Amino acid sequence: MSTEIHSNSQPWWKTATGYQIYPRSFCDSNSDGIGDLKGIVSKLDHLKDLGIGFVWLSPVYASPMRDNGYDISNYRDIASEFGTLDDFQELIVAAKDRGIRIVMDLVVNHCSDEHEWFRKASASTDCAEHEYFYWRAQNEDGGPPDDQRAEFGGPAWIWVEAVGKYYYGHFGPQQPDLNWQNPELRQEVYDMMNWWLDMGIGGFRMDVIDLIGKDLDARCYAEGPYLHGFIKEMHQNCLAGRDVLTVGETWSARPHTALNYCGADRHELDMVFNFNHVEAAWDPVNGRFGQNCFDLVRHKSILNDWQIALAHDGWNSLYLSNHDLPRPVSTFGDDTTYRKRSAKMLALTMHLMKGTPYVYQGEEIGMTNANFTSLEQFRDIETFGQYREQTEAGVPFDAFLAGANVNGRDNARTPMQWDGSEFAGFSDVTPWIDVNDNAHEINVVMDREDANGVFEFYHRMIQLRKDLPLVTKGSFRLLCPDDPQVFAYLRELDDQQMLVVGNFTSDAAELDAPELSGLSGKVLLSNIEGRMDNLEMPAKLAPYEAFAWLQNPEG
Ligand code: ISL
Ligand code: CA
Repeated sequence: MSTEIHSNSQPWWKTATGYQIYPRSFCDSNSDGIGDLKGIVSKLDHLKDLGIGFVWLSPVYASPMRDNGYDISNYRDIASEFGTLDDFQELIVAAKDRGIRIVMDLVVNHCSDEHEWFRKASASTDCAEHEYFYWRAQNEDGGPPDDQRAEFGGPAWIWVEAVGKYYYGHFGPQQPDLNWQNPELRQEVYDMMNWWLDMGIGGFRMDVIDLIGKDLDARCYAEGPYLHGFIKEMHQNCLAGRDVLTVGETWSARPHTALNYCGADRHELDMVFNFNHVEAAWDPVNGRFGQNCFDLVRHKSILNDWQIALAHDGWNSLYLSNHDLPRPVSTFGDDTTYRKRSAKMLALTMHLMKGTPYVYQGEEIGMTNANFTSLEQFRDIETFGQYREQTEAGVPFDAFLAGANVNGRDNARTPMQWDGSEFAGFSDVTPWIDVNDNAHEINVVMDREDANGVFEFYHRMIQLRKDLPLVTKGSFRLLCPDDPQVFAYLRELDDQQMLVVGNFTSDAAELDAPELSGLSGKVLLSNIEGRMDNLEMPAKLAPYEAFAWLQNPEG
C-alpha cells in the first residue's frame, strides 16, 4: 500500500522529514566499491521504516568526480558509476511507491572543467559558451586580476593560454564558475531544471546558491547584488506552480537576511540551510581544522534567533550534519560512553523545533567520525588542499591530522554501516574509502535489533511529527537561555504545550521551569528508562538525558 503523500492543510515539505543520501557511500550494488542508484533502490525500505518523506540526493550527474559529483560535466545524464537515467527513473518510481520524493542537488554556481561548455569556452573566444564563464585579462604586471584564493587551495583565477585570459574558479581550477550575468547561460540552467522537474523529481537542494549573484570586480562573492533577481527569475521560469521543495545552501545567510530567500512575498525558495550554529563550533583562532569549540549557550542563542526570525513567515531547515560536516555525535555529543543516548538527545532537541528536519545517512544509527590515522586514507579534495597549505605553512602532520579528524569532510563520507561484515554490508569489495573501524559494533542490523537503538528512537520521533500538528505549527519559546548544560524549549499550539529538554553534558543537570510544575501531561519520548509523566520542578536530568513531554495530551 502506498503511503499518503499529500497533507491537506500545509505543503508536504512542512510535515515531512528529509534524509540526505551521499550516493558514493550509501550502497554498492555491483561490487565496484562505489555506491550507486540500484544500491539506493535496494535500501528504500530502510528509509520507509524510518518514516522519511523525501530524500535529498547529493549529485548523481555525469562528472569526473574531482569533488565527488559537485563538478558536473553533463547536467542531463547520470554518472556511469552510479547507473543510468533508467535507473534514476526507477528510483523515482520505487521511492514514490513508498511515499518518498527525490530531491536533486542543483550545482549551478560552477560546473566541471570537463563540461562541453567549458571545453568550448576555453578553446576560443568566438563561441556563445565563452560567455558562460567569467574571464578577465591580465592586470598591468601580467598577473591575475586579484589575489583571491580558491576554497580548495591555490589561486581562484586560472590562466588559459588558448584564449589569453584568466577564468574564475571559486572552489578550484576544475570547477569553473558559471557566469550568471549571461542570459543564455541562465536559460540553459532553467531548461535543465525543467527537464528534471518534468521527470517527476520532488525539488532541488541548491548548492552554494548564495554565490550566484557575485560581482567579481567589486570582489563581492556571497549574497552579491544580482542574487535575488536571479533566484526570482529561476522561480518564475521553473518553480512557480509546481508542488516541489526548494532549499538553498547559504553559508552567508543570517537571521535578518533569511526572509530575503524564503519570505512568502519573495517567490524565491521554501527554505535555506543556516550554517551559523555549525560555524560557531569552529576554533576562532585556527579555524575549522583547529579544535572543536562547541558552546551550548551560543548554540541555543543562534537557533533561537533563527526560530524567532522565521516564526511567522519563511521556514527553517533543521539539521546537524551533512556530507561536508563531521558526525554530530562526535562534535556535539559523546561518541564513546554515551553514544546512543547523546545521538538521541541531539536528534530530539533538533527535530522538535519548528522547521523541516534533515537526517544525514548513518546519523539514524549514531555513526561517528572516521578517526583516520594516515594521509592515504583521505579522499576529499578540500582536505588535500588543506594538507598542502598547512604543510607549506610548516604545520606538523599530526596537527593537520587532528584537525582533519575534527572537521574534515571525509568524516561523513565513510561507507554506510549496514551490518558487521567485512565491508559493513556496503559492498563486498574494498570500498573507495575505508569503512570506519567501529562498523562491527555500530551498524544498522545491530541497532535495529536493539529496542533501545538509535533507529527506533528516530522512527518514533519522526512519527511524532506526523501525529501532532503542534510539532509543525506550534510556536517556539526558548527556556533557560543561559544554562550551560540544558537545551529546553516550549512549543505551543492552541491549549497544548510541549516541553523539549536535552542535557548536553555527561554530568547530571537540572531544569527549572516553575511555570510547568505540577501540570499534568505525559512523556512522549525519552532516551532513558524511568522518566515519569508528572513533572516535578526542578527536574533532575541524567547525563545526556532528553525527553519530550506533552501537557494536555487530549487538547
Ligand atoms: O564544507 C565546507 C565548509 O567550509 C566547504 O568546504 C564547502 O565547500 C561549502 O560547504 C560548500 O559546499 C558545497 O559546495 C561545494 C562542495 O564541495 C560541497 O560538497 C557542497 O556541499 C562545491 O560544490
Ligand atoms: Ca557500484
